[in-house]
Amino acid sequence: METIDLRSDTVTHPTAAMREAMANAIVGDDVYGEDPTVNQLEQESAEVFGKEAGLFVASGTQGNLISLMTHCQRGEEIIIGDQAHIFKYEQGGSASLGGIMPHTIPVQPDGTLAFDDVEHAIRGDNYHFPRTRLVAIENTQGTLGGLPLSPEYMQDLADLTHKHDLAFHVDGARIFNASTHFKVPVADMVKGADSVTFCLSKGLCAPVGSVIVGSKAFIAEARRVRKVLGGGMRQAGVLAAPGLIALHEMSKRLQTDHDNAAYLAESLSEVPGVNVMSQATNFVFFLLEEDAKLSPTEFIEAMQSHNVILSPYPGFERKFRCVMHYWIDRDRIDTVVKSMKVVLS
Ligand code: TLP
Repeated sequence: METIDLRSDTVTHPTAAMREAMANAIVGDDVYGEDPTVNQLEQESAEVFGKEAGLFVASGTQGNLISLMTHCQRGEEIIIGDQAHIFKYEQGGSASLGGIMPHTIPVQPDGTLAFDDVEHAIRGDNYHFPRTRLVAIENTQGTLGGLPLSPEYMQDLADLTHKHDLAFHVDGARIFNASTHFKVPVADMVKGADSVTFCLSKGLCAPVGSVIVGSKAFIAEARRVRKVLGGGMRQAGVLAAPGLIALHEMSKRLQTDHDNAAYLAESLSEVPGVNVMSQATNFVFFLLEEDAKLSPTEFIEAMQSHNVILSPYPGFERKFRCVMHYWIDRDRIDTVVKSMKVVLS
């Protein structure tokens, strides 16, 4: 019996078309700038995002770190949400490796940063203070439930940031889910951004990789930072080839995942001991109630015996996240709900 893995869209496998593209990819040494497939991916990513240039990197974490280290010098400060992946789930890499100080402000329940909070966090010109260099936002906002932030909000935040001569970075690991939600091209979602990292893996199914997009000058500097972090990947065309399919084809099918998330949320409301907390884009969060028949560990094990893989969201005991993706269809959702009813009744 096949396994149904709901932990994340990071678990997606490449499609058959991606595997074929990998086998046939024309490659070269990308550190010399000579891998035609990587060059194509970088150029076409830039076009799709309405920016001048792109840089293929190993992961979303690496893309964010490179972006922050390119914008900021050591000892400078970034303004970032206290629920941002960069702050919570990237080991504090910008501080430990880049010497960059995070100045956190609360993420609002709708996933945004409040403009007043951003303005209050900007340091004045005083030699006691670090210099504020950048504001970073995450779209969709993962920790709070895959919440999409509107293009209008993104532009207003960019304008505020630029009014104070700060750079604006978007962790767009799932920016195509936001653009799908608002039915707006990604380029319009990130018009005001100085840099964007987006992931080709996750819901877009490529096995590896993210792309940073920004101005030509920014990307030239980012390329240097990527190298010092050990991110020069040589014949990376075999990874860029499925990335092109992710960029052009898989990015256009995400509405199905959002519809499936809504379907799962509705179906879960019939399961005893489960309380659906939220559904947005391709995420569903639910709480395993205190009076549920099984403890979280027993629940995970029981579901595993039905070949369904679930795990609590990092840092939480009873809060579970189910993430929809290409490999989860309605039949599989029905199987999951049926199994949950069996183990929790
Ligand atoms: N997020 C992972 C886990 O690390 C939590 C997941 O399963 O959702 N930005 C955002 C908003 C992300 O959600 C993630 C991955 C990243 C960056 C990092 O991407 P990778 O895993 O490619 O380094």
